[in-house]
Amino acid sequence: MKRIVVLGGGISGYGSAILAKKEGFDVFLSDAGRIADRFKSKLDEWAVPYEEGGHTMERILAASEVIKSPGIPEKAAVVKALRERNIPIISEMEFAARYMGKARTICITGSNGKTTTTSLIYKIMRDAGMNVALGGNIGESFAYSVATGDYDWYVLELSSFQLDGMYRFRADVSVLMNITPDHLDRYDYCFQNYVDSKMRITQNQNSRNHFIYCADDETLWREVERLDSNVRQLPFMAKASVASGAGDAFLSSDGLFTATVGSRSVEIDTTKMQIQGLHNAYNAMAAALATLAAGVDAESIRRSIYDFSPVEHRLEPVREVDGVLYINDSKATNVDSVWYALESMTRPVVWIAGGTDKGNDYSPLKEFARAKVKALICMGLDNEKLIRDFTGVVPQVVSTDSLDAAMHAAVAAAERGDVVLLSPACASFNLFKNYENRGELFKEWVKNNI
Ligand code: UMA
Ligand code: ADP
Repeated sequence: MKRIVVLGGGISGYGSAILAKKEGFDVFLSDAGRIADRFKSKLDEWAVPYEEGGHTMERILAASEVIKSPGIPEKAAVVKALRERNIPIISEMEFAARYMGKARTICITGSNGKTTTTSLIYKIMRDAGMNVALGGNIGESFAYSVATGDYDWYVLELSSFQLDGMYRFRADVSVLMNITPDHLDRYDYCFQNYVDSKMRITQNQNSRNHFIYCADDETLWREVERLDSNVRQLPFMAKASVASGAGDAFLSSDGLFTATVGSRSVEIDTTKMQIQGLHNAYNAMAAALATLAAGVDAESIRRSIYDFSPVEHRLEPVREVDGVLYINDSKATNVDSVWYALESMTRPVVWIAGGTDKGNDYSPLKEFARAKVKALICMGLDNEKLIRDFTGVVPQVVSTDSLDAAMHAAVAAAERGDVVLLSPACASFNLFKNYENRGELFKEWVKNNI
C-alpha cells in the first residue's frame, strides 16, 4: 500500500491526513512542534497515527509520497533529507485535487488582493445558489472539504508556498491579481523565483480554461507575453487597453466597467460598491470575469458585488467619532497594499504605520503621503527608517512604541473631517501575535477609549 507522510499538523496538514486516510492510504502525520488539541481530536476521530515535538526520520523517509504543509520551508532539514532521496513532495492542493471528482476550481493568487477577491467570488457563487466550497489560504482546508463534502466548485486562495508543490494540478479558472515583492526570504531573495512561483497558477491550463490577470501590472504583462499556452486569456485593467478575443474588463474614468466573457457581460458601477479604491475595482473586475466564466448570470453577479462589504482588517471602517473616521487596514503588511490604501483616501489622513520592516522601499508611497497625510504615527520598536523617509514629506512624524501610545498620538493629531488609518506596511511581530491580533486590538481601543 502507498505510504503517505504528512509534514505539519496545522490546518493544511490535518486536512490532508484525513483525506489520505479516507482514500485508504497508510498515512502518518509528523509535526516538529505542537499540534493543537482540536486537530489532535480530529486525527484521533479518523484514527490517523501522528507524532509531535519532532520528526522521526526513519518513518518519514519510508514514505512513497510526502504532503508538505506550506509553512515548512525548503531549507528545513527534513525537506532536504527527502529531496536527497528523491522522495516526491507535493502540496495539499496537488493531493486533494486528485480526489475531487468532477468538481471544478477557481484559483486565486497574487501578492495582494487574494482574500478579498476569493471571498467576493465565493459570495457571488453562493448567492447564485451554486454548490461551492471555499479553501486554500482561507478558512477550512481544501483537503478537508474534499474529504468531508461533495461540491461542484471549489474557490481556492493560493499562496506561492502552495503553488510550489503543485505539478499536475490544473485550474479551470485561474486568477492572478498582481506580482510585487513579498516573501523573498523563501525565494533566495530573488524576485524572479517568486514570480515563477506565482505563474504556476497557469500550469497545465488549456483552451477550455480561463486565465484572468491584471494587464496594468508590468511584471505580469511581461510574463504573459512569454506564456506558452492556449488558455483563454481574460485581462482586466484601468490603464492600458489590451485586446483579448476571449473577453476582458476595462475600468473607465467614470468608475464604470463592463466585464465580458465570450458573448456574456456584466456592467458594474464601482461607485455603488461598498469596497472602495482602485484596488477594489481590480478585485471586482477579476471576480466578475471569474464568475461569468463559471456561468453565473449577470444580474446575480451585479447584486452580490454591490452587497459585498470589506473583509475584516482590509480597509475596514471601525467607527466615526466627532467627525473622525477610524479605519483598520492591519492586513496591509507590504508597501503595495498601503499604496492602494492611501490612493483610496478622500479625506486628510492620520496614518499609523510600522512594525517589523521586511526590507521595505517606501519611495512609492511618498507622493500620496505628501498629498494626503497630515501626520504619520510610527508604531514599532524600531521606527528609524520610517522617520528618516517621511520627515519633510509629511508635516508631522511621531514615534511611538506601543498601540496605546500610537492611539493617543493619533487622536491628538486628528481633527473633524480626518481619517485615522492603521495601514502598517510592515509585519506585526514584536508588538502583536499576528495581523489579526493587531487589527482586533486597534478596534477594541477605538471602541473602548473614544
Ligand atoms: N512544522 C513542522 N516542521 C517544520 C516546520 C514547521 O512540522 O520544519 C509544523 C509546525 O510546527 C506547525 C505546522 O508545521 O504545526 C504549520 O504548518 P503551516 O505553517 O503550513 O500552517 P497551517 O496551519 O497548516 O496553515 C497553512 C497556511 N500557512 C502558511 O502558509 C504559513 C495557511 O495560510 C493556510 O490557510 C492553511 O495552510 C490551509 O491551506 C495562512 C498564511 O499565513 C493564512 N499564509 C501566508 C500568507 O497569507 O501570507 C502564505
Ligand atoms: P491577500 O490575501 O493577498 O493578502 P487581502 O485581500 O487580504 O489580500 O488584502 C491585503 C491588503 O492589500 C489589504 O490592506 C488590502 O486593502 C490590500 N489590497 C486588497 N486588494 C488589493 C489589490 N488588488 N492590490 C493591492 N492591494 C490590495
